[in-house]
Amino acid sequence: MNDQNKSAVAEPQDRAPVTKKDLTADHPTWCPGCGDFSVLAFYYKLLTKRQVPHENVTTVAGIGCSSRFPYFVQAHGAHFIHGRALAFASGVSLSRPDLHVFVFGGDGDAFSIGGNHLNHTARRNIKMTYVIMDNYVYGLTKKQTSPTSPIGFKSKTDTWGAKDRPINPMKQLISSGATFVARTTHTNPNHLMAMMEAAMDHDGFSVIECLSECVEFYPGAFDKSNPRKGGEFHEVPADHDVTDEFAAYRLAAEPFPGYFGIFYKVNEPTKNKNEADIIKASSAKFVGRKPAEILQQSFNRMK
Ligand SMILES: Cc1ncc(C[n+]2csc(CCOP(=O)(O)OP(=O)(O)O)c2C)c(N)n1
Ligand code: SF4
Ligand SMILES: [Mg+2]
Repeated sequence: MNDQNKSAVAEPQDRAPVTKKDLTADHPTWCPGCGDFSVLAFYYKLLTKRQVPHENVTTVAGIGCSSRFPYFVQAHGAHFIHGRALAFASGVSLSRPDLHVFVFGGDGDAFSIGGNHLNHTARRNIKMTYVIMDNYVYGLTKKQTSPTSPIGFKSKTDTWGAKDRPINPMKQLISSGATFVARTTHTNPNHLMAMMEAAMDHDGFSVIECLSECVEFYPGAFDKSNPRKGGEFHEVPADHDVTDEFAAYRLAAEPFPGYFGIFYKVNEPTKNKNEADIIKASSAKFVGRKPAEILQQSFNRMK
């Protein structure tokens, strides 16, 4: 290679390690004490621990307080349409197999407006890690009932107290077809980090429900899961079989605070692999042809 063709990007062995300073962007605009700070801190930690090349860091989110995440990461990312983060992330994941895409968002973004996208991305097993920062409320829009708000929760949309039964996030995630489903909380940093690492290592759609307190509109929501506030934190029992779907549902059925850890994890073919195989097989039929010619031939067939 002559000097002119040399890449401007240093070879991996010549690089200084990626640091938290490199990854830190704007000062987060969350309220002081918001649980989302903890998730961001451990995302930085994960990326530096694993030394993800800076240009490969890809952070996608929808709309919400939690979805402001990509603004606070100095790397590639998108703050996308409310509820559509997974659709955008799917395109990135399928077209760039060299990246590991991370998606962050809230309970409203994931289970309300984005519910359909969640189901279809999960059943397709598209490789990415989705962290749902569940605060049981719409924070950004200042306190409306969310799909995870408990019955009786008083909000701007249910001033008399919520009447609709909340969803069970873990049951929904298991039944969606996700191949890695875990639960954690922002108040247990080591556990949060362990879940994010395990999710990143999973070859498929990995999703984590992370309890993340909204100190402004639902303070104290998760105290019962926090030993420092007199609550109880129970890890998934050591003898739990993560490949047993029904055992995962039984864990998910436990009343709050329930269990924390990996509920379900199985290996299934990813859409990334399936699509790559189709493209490879199709390309073999068109060796030596220009892409425009192949496209024209496809259009001709549609006439
Ligand atoms: C199509 C559309 N509908 C509604 C809104 C208004 N909106 C913005 S964020 C949000 C809910 C956010 O709640 P959640 O996902 O739980 O995030 P949080 O702020 O709690 O982190 C809503 C309803 C919007 N931006 N776009
Ligand atoms: S409103 Fe709630 S969720 Fe939003 S930044 Fe403040 S504490 Fe966090
Ligand atoms: Mg929320």
